[in-house]
Amino acid sequence: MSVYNSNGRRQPNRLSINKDAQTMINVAYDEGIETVWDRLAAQEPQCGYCSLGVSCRNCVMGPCRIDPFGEGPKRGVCGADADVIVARNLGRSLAAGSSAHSDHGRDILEVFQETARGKTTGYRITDESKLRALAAELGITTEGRSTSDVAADLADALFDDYGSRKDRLSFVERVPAQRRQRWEELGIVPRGIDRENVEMLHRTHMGVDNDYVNLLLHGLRTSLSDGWGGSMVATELSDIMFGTPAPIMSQVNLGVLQVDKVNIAMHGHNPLLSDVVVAAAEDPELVSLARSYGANGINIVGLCCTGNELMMRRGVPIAGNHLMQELIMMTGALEAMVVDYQCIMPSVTDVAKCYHTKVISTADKAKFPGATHVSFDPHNGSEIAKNIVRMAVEAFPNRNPERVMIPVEPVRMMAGFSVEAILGALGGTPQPLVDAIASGAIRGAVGIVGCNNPKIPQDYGHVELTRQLIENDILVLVTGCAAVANGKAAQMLPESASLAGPGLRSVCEALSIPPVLHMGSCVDNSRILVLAGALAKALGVDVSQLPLAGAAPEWYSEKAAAIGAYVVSTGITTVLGVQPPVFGSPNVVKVLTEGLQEVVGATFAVESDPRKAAVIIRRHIEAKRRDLGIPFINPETISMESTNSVLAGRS
Ligand code: SF4
Ligand code: MSK
Repeated sequence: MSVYNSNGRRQPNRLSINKDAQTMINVAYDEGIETVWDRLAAQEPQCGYCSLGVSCRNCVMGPCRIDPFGEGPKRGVCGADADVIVARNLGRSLAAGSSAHSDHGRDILEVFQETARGKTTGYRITDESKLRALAAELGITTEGRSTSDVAADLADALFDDYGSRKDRLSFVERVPAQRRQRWEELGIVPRGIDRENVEMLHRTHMGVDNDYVNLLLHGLRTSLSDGWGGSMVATELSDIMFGTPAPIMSQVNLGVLQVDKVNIAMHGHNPLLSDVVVAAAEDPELVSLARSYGANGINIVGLCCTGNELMMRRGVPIAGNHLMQELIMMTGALEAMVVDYQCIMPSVTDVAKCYHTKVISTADKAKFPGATHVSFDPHNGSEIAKNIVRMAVEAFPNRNPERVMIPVEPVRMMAGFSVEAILGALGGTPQPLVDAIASGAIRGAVGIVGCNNPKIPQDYGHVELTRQLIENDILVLVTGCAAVANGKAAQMLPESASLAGPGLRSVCEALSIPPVLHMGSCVDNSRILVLAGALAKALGVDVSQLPLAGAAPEWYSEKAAAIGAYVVSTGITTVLGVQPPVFGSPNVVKVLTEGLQEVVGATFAVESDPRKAAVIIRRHIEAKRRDLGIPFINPETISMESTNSVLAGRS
């Protein structure tokens, strides 16, 4: 079926599986507003050299490109071949992605330190027992000491993880012994968060690391400095400051906007700002200001990962994931989009010009021409948050009621599955989960993570892969934009257990949990690592021996590339739904899809069809079960044809 209809328009139902997005895409057509899908079409055909990863502009002897197939050049001006160029490009992407999440972690750490010193407004230590447990884990004395003293020492210890003075990050001690030993043998134990990223930039400068295998190994180390470093710092400290998530009900899709209220969308990644804005929206003075303008209150909704942070801890509803950031403004009901950083398209200020929506940027490191910039300073967090909410309220009278259209009713979803919450539901230990996996009631677990990408119909990859896995008794753990997709598809309710195979359904029903567990934002993939480590330790095996897998069906970002790399480096095979730009080097592809098996016990696979990806994952999980000596389905019997027959071939 063509992507285009008879009017020459791209058909909305080929661009997204969701009614809210489809309706708004039609509004965009009718009003002549450009969206991400239009810009993708304008870019096509995209550059073949860049798509294969064989173009290089690392110096001004270039830019250079390698012709991987024809009679064109096989080396850049400096002599770099396709292997080196592809590995260098991948390495730089991994460093950019790791840096993004790790710098987010550093921002939280800085505010945490200032909070410990009593110098912020709007922040406090919410989970004191987690603070003390983490401090003790890092060897800090907690007995008889004040909260602020313990927090100050914890901040110092974690700042050391960003530098070059250590030979391993603090959280490496959480890694099962077999895995740590493997990393030591390979020389990829992450030492310092900034160090590994800077070293990658150094190695990929012209004339430094010209061995593609050596480059790829440092790519793994760089990504590990994110997963077991910067991202884990972000998760742990966010929990301490804003609360460790526990199961909570909320709502999702554009239907969470309220026609009679001032609507404010918090977009980006960091909970530092969004959490205090949520508090400010309850300020009686601001609520009464909103009423004076004829609004019936102030409604905060989330977008992307800052939305996930708010939903996980406060149950704040989420309006959508990555590809909804332009479309939400076309409801005509959004007074303000407040952004921090990451995954915020520069185009949002252009779309906002067509409506009364104010885009308010807040991070000095992420400015947007066309936005109103309010420099966020945690020393005056509460005051700045109130100022931001006031700006949104004052935009309400500019709303044109005739343009308001909220296209759907919201869908309920359950969130809040921190590792602590999961273990709590299991009675405090992973043993019941281990037992359910061993008995075969649950075949294994898969982390489905990552973004939306306009190259794939929005949410199709996430929702279909999830459907296939839970039907086959595989527990699905989700974060980031994937979680929002599953929420919209009503896969994240306790009653969604009915969508699962009989074994998973019985476990979910017994615990009153969904078969798809929302574990948080993108940085919270660190929670999945911790859970995998706990399972491996409970069984006394390496992570790579567990019936686990990862998937990023609709990934787009360098952060997602880093996540994939640290998940694989931790021993969990991962299937990507969008092809990474590495296929110009068959040698690099061979390392990533085969060679890594020998060194880290896991590999990447690429499969854009989620039904085929499900088959790959099920075969992988059953092979792991067989190797562990627990009941398994012969992997050879698992095929597309057997996909919907959950009991077929079970031994
Ligand atoms: Fe060309 Fe080498 Fe410079 Fe890259 S580093 S642009 S391949 S000369
Ligand atoms: S927000 S990195 S689009 S998941 Fe974390 Fe979503 Fe991907 Fe950004």
